[in-house]
Amino acid sequence: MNFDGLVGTTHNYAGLAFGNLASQRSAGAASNPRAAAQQGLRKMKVLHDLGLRQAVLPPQERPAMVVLRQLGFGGSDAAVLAGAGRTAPRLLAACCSAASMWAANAATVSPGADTADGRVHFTPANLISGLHRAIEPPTTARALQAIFADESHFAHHAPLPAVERLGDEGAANHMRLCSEYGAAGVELFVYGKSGFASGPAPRHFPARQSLEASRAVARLHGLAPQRSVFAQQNPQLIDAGVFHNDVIAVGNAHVLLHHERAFVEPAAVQRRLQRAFGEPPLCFIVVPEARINAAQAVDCYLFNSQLVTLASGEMALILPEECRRSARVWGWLSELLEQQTPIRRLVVIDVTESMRNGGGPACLRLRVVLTAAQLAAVNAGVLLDEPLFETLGAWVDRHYRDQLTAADLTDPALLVESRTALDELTGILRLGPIYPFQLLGA
Ligand code: SUG
Repeated sequence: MNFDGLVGTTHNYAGLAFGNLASQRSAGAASNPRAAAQQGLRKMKVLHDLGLRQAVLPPQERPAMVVLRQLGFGGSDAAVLAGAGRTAPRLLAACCSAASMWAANAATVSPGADTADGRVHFTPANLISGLHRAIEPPTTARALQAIFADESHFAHHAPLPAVERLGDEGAANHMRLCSEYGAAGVELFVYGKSGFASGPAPRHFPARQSLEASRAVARLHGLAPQRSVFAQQNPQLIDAGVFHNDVIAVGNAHVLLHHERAFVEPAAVQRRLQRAFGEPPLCFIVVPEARINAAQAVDCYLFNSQLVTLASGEMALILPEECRRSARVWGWLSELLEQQTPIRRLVVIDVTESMRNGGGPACLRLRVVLTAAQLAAVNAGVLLDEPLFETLGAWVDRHYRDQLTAADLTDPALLVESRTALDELTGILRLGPIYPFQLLGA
């Protein structure tokens, strides 16, 4: 099942993500939160209509008033916003980011087929690479626990300690290969650098995922060492804007699509995966640098597509519109369909508002493999069907603005609008109170 992050009411372009070229490029532009949320909903609907199971993760409370107060801004809500806007606009922007929409960074999830106790394990990512993301884990944890509440099926771990050496960005740096979803799989953890040992590391941009963080998550989830593979991302590509593995590789079932330069030692990674997987042979689809170079891949987010298995057994790539606009990339994709691989279909979607902050289709979703019994234990309020799609579409139209700039972030009315929207949303999704304003009383 894909859980997509619903775009929040304060979606904006503040250029907060260092090393994420699209986010830096969009800094200062006006955003359209309503269009962003509708694009996200339509993407979910496309997957639902393709016959895939789709669910929704709620956005976070923004502006994050608890964090602003923790940073010393006091008085009424309006005074907190005005004070932050006047003296620390970067802090205010961080506290207004809607970045929790990128659910691939919410947590790492291991299906019961891979874990020692047969439960689905969740570790929310600590997201320490930027303030705007480091404030996500507490609400993420509450949302995941409200959705996957049954302890006999689901295990929730605390985020890793919040230090750079243990930087963890969740499923964006985690892939799972398997012969079928319900069978034991091989979990591939891709890290940017070791937090403690010396070795290859990017020079300009941060390596957001550390080896030690990935190993800790694998330990917490009770994964078999012989079925866990740790691979280092190519640091040169991090410096070229590949801030997460999911910007340069995507896996599904026994297929791994990756760029030739994705990993430090790509051939060794393939060998280790095959050894851990056993039989039959995995299907590696490798895009050569000579066909699509790293910069082109980052520009159109080819690898940030979702690779999904359809009811027919064939696979489809869910691609961002930007891939079709690139003659080079579209040419390669058209050839791919003529080759003998499981990928038989291309589905193009528009998530432009998210793309301009460096988030493509795969960033927006968290994959959770569930057995029938586990599925029955999921809080049914978040499962997307036709009525929920309609309800959420109308909810967005009622509560979201169609334009937001930096100057709007101090507007106390925006806070009231956001809280009103979120309070209604927890009712729609049947989550109970998960937001600070609901728990502490605003
Ligand atoms: O962390 N952008 C996000 C994009 C995350 C994409 N996720 C994956 N690749 N899985 C980031 O860089 C932009 C700033 C903002 O939206 O406020 C930002 O944080």
